[in-house]
Amino acid sequence: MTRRDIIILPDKRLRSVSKPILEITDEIRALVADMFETMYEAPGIGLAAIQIGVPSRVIVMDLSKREAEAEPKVFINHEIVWSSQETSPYEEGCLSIPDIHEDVERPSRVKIRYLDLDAKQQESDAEGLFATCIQHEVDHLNGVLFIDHISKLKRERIIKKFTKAAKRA
Ligand code: K1U
Ligand code: ZN
Repeated sequence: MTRRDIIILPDKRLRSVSKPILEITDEIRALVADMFETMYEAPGIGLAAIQIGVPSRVIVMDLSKREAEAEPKVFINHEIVWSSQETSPYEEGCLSIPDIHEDVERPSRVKIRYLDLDAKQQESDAEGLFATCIQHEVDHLNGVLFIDHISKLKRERIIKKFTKAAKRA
């Protein structure tokens, strides 16, 4: 297992659309292990493969509150097959946009379909933080960031700040 570097705004790779996984190989299992290592180290509650520069439709997540009760979850090729009309706000963060938190309004509940690491198709109903996080991660796979859901003024300020920081580095 290796902790990988998380790519940061304005890296253009964050705007790419990730490709579906055709077969779950040892390479994918190694990618998933590295993603968990990277997510736990950050620390974060979710991570999409593109955040470590790999444009594949793989997500890891752990919403458990205590380390002793870890609940690692893997979602491969996941799609949102239903979204509620009702929406809820949540103050989101993103490991690729460190130290920025903004309220985002998203459907309160979603139904997702995905493959697990044994290539078995699964379905889950998500609500609360699970629904928020899975929508944030599916956005990553489509090249969308949570700042795309806030006002243009705030978004442009954030992009400017990170572009300046990247030029300085
Ligand atoms: O995809 C990412 O960038 C990870 C992101 C997931 C996320 C957080 C909040 C709302 C939607 C999606 C994060 O994990 S940011 C860090 C974070 O939320 C956190 C870190 C430590 C403890 C608890 C939460
Ligand atoms: Zn993110």
